[in-house]
Amino acid sequence: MKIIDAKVIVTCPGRNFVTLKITTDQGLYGIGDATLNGRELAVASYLQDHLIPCLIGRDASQIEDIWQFFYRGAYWRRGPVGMTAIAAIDVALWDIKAKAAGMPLYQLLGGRSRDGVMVYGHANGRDIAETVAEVGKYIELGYKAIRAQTGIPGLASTYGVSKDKMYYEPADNDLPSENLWSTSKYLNSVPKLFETLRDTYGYEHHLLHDTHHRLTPIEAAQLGKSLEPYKLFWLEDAVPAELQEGFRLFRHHTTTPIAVGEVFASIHDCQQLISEQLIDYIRTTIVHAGGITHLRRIAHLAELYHVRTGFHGATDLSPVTMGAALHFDTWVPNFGIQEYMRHTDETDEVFPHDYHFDNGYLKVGDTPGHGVDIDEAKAAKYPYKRAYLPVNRLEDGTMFNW
Ligand code: KDG
Ligand code: MG
Repeated sequence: MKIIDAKVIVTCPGRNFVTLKITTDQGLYGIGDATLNGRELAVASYLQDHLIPCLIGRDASQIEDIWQFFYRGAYWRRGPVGMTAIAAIDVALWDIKAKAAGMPLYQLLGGRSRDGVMVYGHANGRDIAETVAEVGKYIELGYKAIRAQTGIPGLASTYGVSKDKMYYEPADNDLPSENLWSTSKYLNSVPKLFETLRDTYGYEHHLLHDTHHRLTPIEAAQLGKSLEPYKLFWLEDAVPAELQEGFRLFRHHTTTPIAVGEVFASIHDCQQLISEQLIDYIRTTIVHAGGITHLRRIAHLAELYHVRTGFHGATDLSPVTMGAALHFDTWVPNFGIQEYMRHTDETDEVFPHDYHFDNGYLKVGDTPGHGVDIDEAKAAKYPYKRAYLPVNRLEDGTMFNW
């Protein structure tokens, strides 16, 4: 089964998405997501100018060989742009293989391990009262797990506290906007939020929180300790993880479960975190870390060390990634949770899909492949629009530097 065409489609139905469509000489095609928030065109060019010329004519069934060819053949390994491009090819090829087999993708991975995939959504508010009310809305929708973020008193805006309620889009300007950060103000406000949430709703639902890489290990240890009475499902990205051993200090001071990894591009970014049991959940995701082929290796390594998966699933990961992730989640033995922020109606129209939300769980359909397509005519109606993620400064103007 030869690859005869590979096309990059850039569309902006509410936000930018980069999609790869690979077509074979047997008429089957597969779809992969190549979206890297704020750097979309770099991946589009990497695919278009450097990978697609080497892809045409190859046997679409040789997923592993093609992965190794692009990973090792580049000479320049890892990095989010390259690994996102490889992921797009990999997911499109798995889609083709599953379509050729006439099976939903989870069957090829090893079959169903669970009935549904537990997801969490984001509750955001300008202050604690608003966030508590937003958590209540997610509970009413049937969610079993909810991430809670709140504005910080004294700071005009805070990354991760989105104005949209069901979507999550931090890329908010055609040049990077600037947020202010104060660690002391943040550390004072977060425990109060979770104390109020537990007083209001009790302990039945899982609560999560994301620090967006803002603390040093000892500050993260303080936060983790102060949140222990509220029994979080996880505390995410408390510390940036370029220095993997930095997590030792954090880990050894708190029993709050730790999640990290949405910005990682490969197994080498998390092998120490996993093998030293410094984390509980690995968030590295299909689109940014080399696709299903590479994520399978990460998940298997994690399983050896009692680490569960918790894939990134904000709105900037396209429905194609969500579909592929849900098949992976339906199979993977050491599944933990899946993040799920919804897409706009325009996005859902451009990417028809067969997964659906049911009482706190996402469920995949049985369409052969990963169950997500792209409507190219609709995609063409939404041209690319430049958008950047914001940057952070301290209150004295210092560029935030962890
Ligand atoms: O593109 C960046 C977002 O996806 C990121 O800010 C989302 O931190 C995030 C999360 O946990 O969903
Ligand atoms: Mg996050």
